Amino acid sequence: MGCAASSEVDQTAITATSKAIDKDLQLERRRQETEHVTKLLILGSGESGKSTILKQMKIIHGVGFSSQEVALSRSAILLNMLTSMISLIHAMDTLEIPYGFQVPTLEEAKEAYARVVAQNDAYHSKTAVESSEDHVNDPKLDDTLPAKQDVIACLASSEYRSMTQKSDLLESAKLITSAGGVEFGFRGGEIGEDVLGAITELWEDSGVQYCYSRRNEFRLLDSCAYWMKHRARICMEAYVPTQEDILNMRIMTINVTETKFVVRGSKWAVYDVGGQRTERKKWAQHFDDVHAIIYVCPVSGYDQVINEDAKTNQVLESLNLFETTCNHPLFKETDVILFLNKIDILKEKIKTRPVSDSFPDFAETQTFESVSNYFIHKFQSLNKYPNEKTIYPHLTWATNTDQIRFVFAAVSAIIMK
Ligand SMILES: Nc1nc2c(ncn2[C@@H]2O[C@H](COP(=O)(O)OP(=O)(O)OP(=O)(O)O)[C@@H](O)[C@H]2O)c(=O)[nH]1
Ligand SMILES: [Mg+2]
Repeated sequence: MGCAASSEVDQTAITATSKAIDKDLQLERRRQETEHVTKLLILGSGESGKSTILKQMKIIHGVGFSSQEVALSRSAILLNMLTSMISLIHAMDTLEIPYGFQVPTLEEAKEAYARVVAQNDAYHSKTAVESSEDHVNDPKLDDTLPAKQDVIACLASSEYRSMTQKSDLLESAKLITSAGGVEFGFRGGEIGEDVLGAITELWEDSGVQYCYSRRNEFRLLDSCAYWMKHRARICMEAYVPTQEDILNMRIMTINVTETKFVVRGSKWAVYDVGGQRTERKKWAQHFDDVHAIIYVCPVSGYDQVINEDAKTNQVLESLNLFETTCNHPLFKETDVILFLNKIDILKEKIKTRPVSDSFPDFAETQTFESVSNYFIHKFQSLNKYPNEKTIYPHLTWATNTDQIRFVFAAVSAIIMK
């Protein structure tokens, strides 16, 4: 009996020891796993391009998009196209632009505007009239002045109020607005030939094109022109989204996602967060053990407002968020890779939209270089810990895989250091 009792004790001791060893091994395994994983956060305000950067990492590091992701993208892309056109249709009314509006030459604008001023009661946009009036009578008024844009906007508005609009385009607009939203679901997530025809008719209208040229004044997806260009292809029954389509697709992120990569033999865990104001409270729980931050700023939005309150400037929002987030005590020694993103849009925009309208301290000749340097400097000056952490600026075009591949070749070394 004594012997039996002793073997029972031995067995219990062996089990306990074995459990302890298992636990140690597990802890060691976990320690080894976490030790070699480089944790990277992609931060930035809403629609700055964070998820697009993550998509590029999937392409560049060989994971790509799964067939399920591709299939799910299809209806999101069709909806992106529909909502783009619906935004334009609504803006035609809010900006008071008549369908068929033809942008006048400078001479035509001056003449027409003089007529409108003479019958001042034809419209009541008093502020715009007063601000444009001086310029119209100014013989130095030239083609590059924003004053011309004010004058044309007044003319469009005056025409919108006085003319009976082209009924066929209004019918097309009605068809498209009813095809969006719930109706889109009813149609099985497909866009029929009738709706596609209406979209084409509207997109080719001179008034809608003029409205598109004023897109900084209302909310419109950055990829609108891309969807319009590819509308026939993406409305085909057998349509399968391409990599480029998925890069241009807009889906707001509502939860933090973790994606794992192996980059040059080392493991990365990349966290993509939702950037809209309501999403930001979820960020802090991921702030531990971060190796580097990629901070994305939509620099082309220097003359646009954010969606959340429709009044805060997009780049100002990004600067404020950068200041509060990247100076967080947990990030005192965390390097920040700053992506001034959407430079393809920025390059086009600076030809017509003065930066100084929104950033009065920008006093240089407006070139791509002077504007990007100005914004880089603004971000760098917000670094509260310049001795402990470095901000590495890059100018990015997130929807362009070659450009991002090039940027990442430089960035990977910084991230892994
Ligand atoms: N033209 C252009 N479009 C871009 C660029 N970067 C992103 N976009 C587009 O901008 C839109 C928004 O990009 P997202 O990556 O969804 O933005 P996000 O920062 O993840 O937004 P949230 O998830 O709301 O925080 C998408 O339609 C992208 O295709 C760019 O460099 N150029
Ligand atoms: Mg996102």
